Formats: sequence, C-alpha cells, structure tokens
Amino acid sequence: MTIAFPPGFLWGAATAAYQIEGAATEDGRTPSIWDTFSHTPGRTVGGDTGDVACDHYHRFRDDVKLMADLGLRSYRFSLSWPRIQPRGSGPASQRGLDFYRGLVDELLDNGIEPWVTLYHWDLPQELEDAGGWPARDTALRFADYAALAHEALGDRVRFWTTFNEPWCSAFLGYGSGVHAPGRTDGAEAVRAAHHLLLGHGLALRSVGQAGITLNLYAVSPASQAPADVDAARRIDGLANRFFLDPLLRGAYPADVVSDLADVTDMSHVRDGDLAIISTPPAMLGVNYYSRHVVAGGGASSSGATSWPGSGDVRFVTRGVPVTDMNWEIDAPGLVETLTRLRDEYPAVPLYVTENGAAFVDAVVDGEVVDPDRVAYFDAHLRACHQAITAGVPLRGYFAWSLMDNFEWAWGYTKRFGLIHVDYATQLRTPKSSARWYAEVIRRNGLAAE
Ligand code: PNW
Repeated sequence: MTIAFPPGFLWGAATAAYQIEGAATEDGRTPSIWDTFSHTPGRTVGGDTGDVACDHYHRFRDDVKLMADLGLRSYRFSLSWPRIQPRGSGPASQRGLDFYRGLVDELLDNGIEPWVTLYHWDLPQELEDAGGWPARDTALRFADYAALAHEALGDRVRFWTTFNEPWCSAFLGYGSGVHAPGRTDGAEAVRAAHHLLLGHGLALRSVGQAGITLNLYAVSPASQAPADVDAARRIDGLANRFFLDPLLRGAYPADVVSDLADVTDMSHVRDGDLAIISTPPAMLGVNYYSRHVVAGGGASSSGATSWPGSGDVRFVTRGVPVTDMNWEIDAPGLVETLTRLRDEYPAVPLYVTENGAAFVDAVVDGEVVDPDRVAYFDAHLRACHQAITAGVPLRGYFAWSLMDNFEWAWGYTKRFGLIHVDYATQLRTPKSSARWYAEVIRRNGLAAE
C-alpha cells in the first residue's frame, strides 16, 4: 500500500547559485550584494562567505550524477545575475552563459528537467550602488537580464521562475538588514517589494510561461484576544497577502496599506504597475517551512524590523518541536497554506518549490543518519497529498536542499541537505534522507503507515 501521488508529479530538489557555486571571481563574475555583505565583518556567522561554497561551479557534472542517483525528475537552481551580466546591464558574458548551458545540457542528458530561478538574491553590486531594489530602475534592469537569460536558455528550459521569495529580498534585505544589502529602512523595504513585483511582471513579457516563488506561512494568533487576532491579520498581511494580492488580484491589500500609513504613502506605485504585476503567471511556487504564531501588544520597536508598521507584534513559541533554525515543525500549516490558495485566489498550478529542515547531522563511519529530516519530509509530503486529495492543483515538490550549503547569514553552520558536504574536502555523502527520498520518487508516493 502506498500513498500515491498523481502520475507525472514533478519530484525535485533545489539549490541557489550563491549558496553552492563558489568560483566567485572566475570567468568574469563580478560581486553581488551577497559577496559584499558576507565580506563585511559581523554580517555572517564566523565571517563565512560563498567564495568557495560547495565548489559546484567546478563539480557540477559529478553533482548531476548524484541527482541522477536520487532519481530526481527535476532540479531547481538559480542563475547568478553577475555571472551572466557582470555590470547588471549591457551585454551578456559568454563564459557565464556557457556554464549554465553546460549544466542544462548535463541535466537533460540525464533525463532531469531543469527549473530555472532567475533571481535568488544575488543582485549585481553595481545595481545596488545605483539604488538597489528601492530604485524603480532595478526592475527595468531585471527585465532586460531576464530577456537575455531566456534568449540563451529558453530553447532547453521549460520551467522558469522570476524571483525566489521577494519578501526576504525586500524585508530582510532592506527592513531588518539581516540579509544583503543590510539596509534598515521600512519605507525602502516596501519600495523594494514593489519593484521586485514590477520586475516580475515586466520579465513575463519576454520569458512568457513563467511563475514566481513566494515564501508563505501559516499564521495564527496566540489566543482569541482581539489584539492577538489583529496581530495575526497584520503578519499574514505582510508575509503573504502583500505579495499574493498584487500578483493574483491586481491590488495591494487595503488593510496592510493602512497598517503601513506611518511608513509609506505608497506613492512609488504608478498607474499601470498593478496591471503589469498581475499578468497571470504560469505557476506559483510555494516555499513552506513553518508557522508564525503571534500576539499583539509588545513594546513598539522603533528600530530595524522585518515587519514595517507592525514592529510591536510578538512572535510566540509554543514549545512544539523545532528544527536547528528554531523554526517550529508544523506540517498542517502546509495543508492550510495550499488550501487557502485554492479557496481565496484564482486557480493557478502550484508547486512546492522548497520545503525542508536543518538539523545537526553527524557523519559516523562514513554514514549520515538523519531520521529527523526523514520525519519532516514524510509529514510534509503527507500534507501535500492531503491537499491534492482536497482538490489543490499541486503539480510538484522540491526538497530544500539537494546538498548542504551556504545558509546566508548563518554561513555553513546550518545543514539542509539531502547530501552531506564536507567543506574541507568537498566530499559529498548522501544522507539516509537521500535514500528515503529516492524511494519516494521511485514509488511516486509514500508507504502507508
Ligand atoms: C529560504 N525567514 O530562505 C531560501 O529560499 C533558501 O535559499 C534558504 O536556504 C532556505 O529558505 C532555508 O532558510 C529563507 O527568516 C530565509 O523567514 C529566511 C527566512 C525565510 C526563508
């Protein structure tokens, strides 16, 4: 007996360029905001950088073999903008494009469908120096870059997404500053969010069939007290609806705009922008990790926050099991998130483009046994199956991540991989979760109880 997924369900694993490639200064690549940020003292744990990372740039053929051993049907990776267009505008770098052509061909030769994310957080530094995402021009530059990349790879790549998690780029990058470029201004963060969305809409004109990936959360109030219920409305508003509504309904949510009144008058939004942003996407990618449980009535924070206008909301821990990121494990929240999309937004094919967990893994006698990660995947895949049974048009699932990698501000201290990486030797060791996942893919489902 198995819990069977629909025929053709797209099983995959995901990575991102800056997290795995290394080769930061090779073949004409210029610095991105993450090179600058990670090389700034105090920004990442231990001063870790992506200079070498998993050295995937030089090892991609071996890495594709590991993917083939897993039986992956698809591999989701991102293109490094400063590798392809070193100045953030102007001509493409042939050497940059050649790397991705080589990777795509290697994937296709192994029967693995390439899934390209155009932007996973590595803005060319030159564009940040010109204003970054708070500047409208960056959206236009992104559309040009998207056209270049699609021109070079569009004949071989069927699945395209514009942005990975614009909430993180905007609110962690320009609000709390815990991500690159490390700026801390709520109004700029909101402008950044708009220009990321605008860049998405403009890029659809040249890329055609493309989607976008959002990090969505289940959000619930700590109690039914009105202040807690309102805190949940606010955080759901900023985390989820501030992106979903403009993309799928053509308007920013009025309640969130009013929550933001002291931060911004939204005058950066021009006539016609929302029509561009709400061009129907080919698919929506959902990255799901956890639930936010929130309460009202905290001390209002005047400083840097990832939640402009709602800095007084408190994030509550319930004492349920957490991962090594301290993120609560909440698989029912994934069912909630997926069915909510079905109920509240126009129908669009959905993919879970990331889901996974960091745990402290140990290599013992050349084996990595990670039962906690297996349990996490198992619970969330059951959630996916439950959503599909309830009529959610979920078409695929990508584990985060194919291999351990540079976990942004956490450097190499957090491991999300199906495959263990020994950074001193670059030795790859598939974990027991990798063998488990390969079996799920082979069966197109889970063993029932
Ligand atoms: C996502 N948060 O990042 C990214 O898409 C991946 O690159 C990353 O490695 C993965 O999830 C695990 O972190 C996030 O603070 C980072 O809410 C931070 C947050 C959410 C997502």
